[in-house]
Amino acid sequence: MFVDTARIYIKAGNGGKGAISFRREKGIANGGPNGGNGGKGGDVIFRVSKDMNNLVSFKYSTHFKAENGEQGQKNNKNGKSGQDLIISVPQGTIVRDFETKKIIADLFYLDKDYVLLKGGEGGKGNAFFKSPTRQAPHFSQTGEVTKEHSVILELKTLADVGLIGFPNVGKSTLLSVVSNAKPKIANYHFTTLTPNLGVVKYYEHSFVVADIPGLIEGASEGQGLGHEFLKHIERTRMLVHVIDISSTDGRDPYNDYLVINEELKKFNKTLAGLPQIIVLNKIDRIRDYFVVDEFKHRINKKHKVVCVSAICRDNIQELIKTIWQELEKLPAQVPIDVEEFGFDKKDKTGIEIKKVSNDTYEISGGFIENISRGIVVNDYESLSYFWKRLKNDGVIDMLREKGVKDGDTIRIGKVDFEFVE
Ligand SMILES: Nc1nc2c(ncn2[C@@H]2O[C@H](COP(=O)(O)OP(=O)(O)OP(=O)(O)O)[C@@H](O)[C@H]2O)c(=O)[nH]1
Ligand SMILES: [Mg+2]
Repeated sequence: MFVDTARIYIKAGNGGKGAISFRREKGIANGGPNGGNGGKGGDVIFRVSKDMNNLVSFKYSTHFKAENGEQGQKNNKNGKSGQDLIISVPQGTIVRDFETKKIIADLFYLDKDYVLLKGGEGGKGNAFFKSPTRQAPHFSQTGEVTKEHSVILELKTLADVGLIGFPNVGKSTLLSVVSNAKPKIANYHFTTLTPNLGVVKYYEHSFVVADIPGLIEGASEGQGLGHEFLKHIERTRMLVHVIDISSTDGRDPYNDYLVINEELKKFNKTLAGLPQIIVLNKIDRIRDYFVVDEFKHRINKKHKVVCVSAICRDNIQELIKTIWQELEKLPAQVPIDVEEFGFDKKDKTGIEIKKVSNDTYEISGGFIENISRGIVVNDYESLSYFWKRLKNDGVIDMLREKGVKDGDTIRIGKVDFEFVE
């Protein structure tokens, strides 16, 4: 089965909770706090695998979670970090945010780690909260809790050259003689049902050729296999347009040329505008070279034309050379520009104040969430630490400006506090 799109769910690990613990030693009645910090949650990382060529594995497993960080421990021991989760994908896979459909990553390079989601930070242990006035804090911070995100993976194959043409003209045969690929070849239409990639060697150089299912007139309206596979050659730098010059199937070669280009235009103007080399294949089947001359005359030097017989391997080296010389002139492929994605841009400064009723105000935002992690409502020290942070960072002043008076209610998440300074 060939799968080129998949929807999956990814989640980075939560941060571990900070520990609450106190030193206990012989002869020391009340040792100081020694609760260690929680460990960081694992990241979700995408990595390009050379050995994959489609997304079929994502048909069966769709949920991916990195490990959570462990809790902090006594004796100031920090919790272990959660393990990162590495997801292998074929080269050229793009990732879209399911909600916005925006491209958030182009997994283009081998040997590069693409960190899509960052693990949650661990919470601080109670040792962290010790201060001259707070000798024995009985609270710690919980770890950051991460969200699950849904993303769409789409394979946009990376190849330098795309082979296009009607069915049965010999595209796959050509790929099999120029490269290491072993595609299926047969004397009927639509032998090739999914894209094939092959690496072509030319002296010390190499380039990648993609063979896709044949196109027919009306492909843009879904005739034959339609346009579905053209996306796999969208990133190519040039096209090799294969035409059966011997008219095995009774069509006129020049008309084939026109029809395919028309279909390309309907699909994507950029693709239609790529440089094209015309390969007149099955030259072994023609007796009179007049058809070749006529074809060349009609396309009027718009493209380079190379005559070959894929099956007899005639003129194949010349073709490879022509393709390489053309490729050398073209700019290298580059990854798609992606929108910076907001998944792991943690807001640690946001403060929002909303009046919800006459005497009730709700405060929220990244800053508030961050400092309210793990406040123990019924622990006096924990609360006073929290209020102190609110005061030092100007939140209390902001509340005053909004008209908050003593005795009003301040709501943070699900908890209501009475405002008294
Ligand atoms: N005589 C001759 N036959 C060829 C040549 N190249 C390919 N063929 C034959 O043409 C038929 C189709 O070849 P394929 O390579 O499967 O054609 P294709 O363009 O990939 O076809 P689809 O995958 O159906 O689009 C097969 O029977 C090949 O043996 C050639 O140079 N000369
Ligand atoms: Mg084929």
